[in-house]
Amino acid sequence: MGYLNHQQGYREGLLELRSVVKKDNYAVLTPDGLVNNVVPGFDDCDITILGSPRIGARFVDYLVTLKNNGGNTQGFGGNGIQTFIYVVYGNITVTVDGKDYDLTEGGYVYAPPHLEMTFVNNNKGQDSRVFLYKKRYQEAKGVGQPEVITGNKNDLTWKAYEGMEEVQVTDFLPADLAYDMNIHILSFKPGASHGYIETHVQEHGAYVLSGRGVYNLDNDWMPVDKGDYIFMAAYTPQATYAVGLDEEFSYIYSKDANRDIE
Ligand code: UGY
Ligand code: MN
Repeated sequence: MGYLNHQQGYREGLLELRSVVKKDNYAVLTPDGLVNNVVPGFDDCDITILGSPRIGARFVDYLVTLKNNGGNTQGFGGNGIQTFIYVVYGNITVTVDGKDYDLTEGGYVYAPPHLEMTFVNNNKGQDSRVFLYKKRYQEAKGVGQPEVITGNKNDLTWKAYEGMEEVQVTDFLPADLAYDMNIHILSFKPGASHGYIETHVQEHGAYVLSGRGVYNLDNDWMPVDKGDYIFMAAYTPQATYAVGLDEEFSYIYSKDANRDIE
């Protein structure tokens, strides 16, 4: 990551960017176009803001590389903002409400809106990378209070997505009205696809964990690859085919849930 001068970029082919941004509709952000942002509270980190209200999302997603003892020890979220952290690689320690959670690859913590989280790299001098999410919590009458949720994706239950065994899905948060959103991984065997082109009120921010696919976003067919980020706004038509020979095409994504529209 970082800036290149034009000649250097041209020589290395980097001015042929795959990224596409269609505000309030969809975006594909590829790793070669990402730049570092400075965000107070994040120290010794490379941080990139991905989906955000600036492209029409009601949440914010980040990709953060934690170096040395990097992290956020000031506090992320809380005061009405719920947060979720997922380890793409490395080892980190997350603290919520005085409790420490040591996470390895695939590990995650959800912090409810009344609690902030802190986190620090714990990877013996090597970088760790996390996918980070925050969203203002939408209150609702008659529902419980969300709680801290933690675990590892390898221990989650996978099920066939809409009856298709070749597409598996997992839910990170409980099916409980206390939660106004959920985080999932959707994983497609090579050649598998959605059963139809979804068009729904919910929005998504998705980070590709493995494999590659061709994604229909508002009827534009976009190649997407491991490390890409996809924003899908409310009502954006969406479906994908997984391509490749053996690697599953999988992405972690957020989806608002369990609430009326304000
Ligand atoms: O849950 C979903 O809406 C999901 N199947 N959407 C998607 O993969 N684009
Ligand atoms: Mn969807």
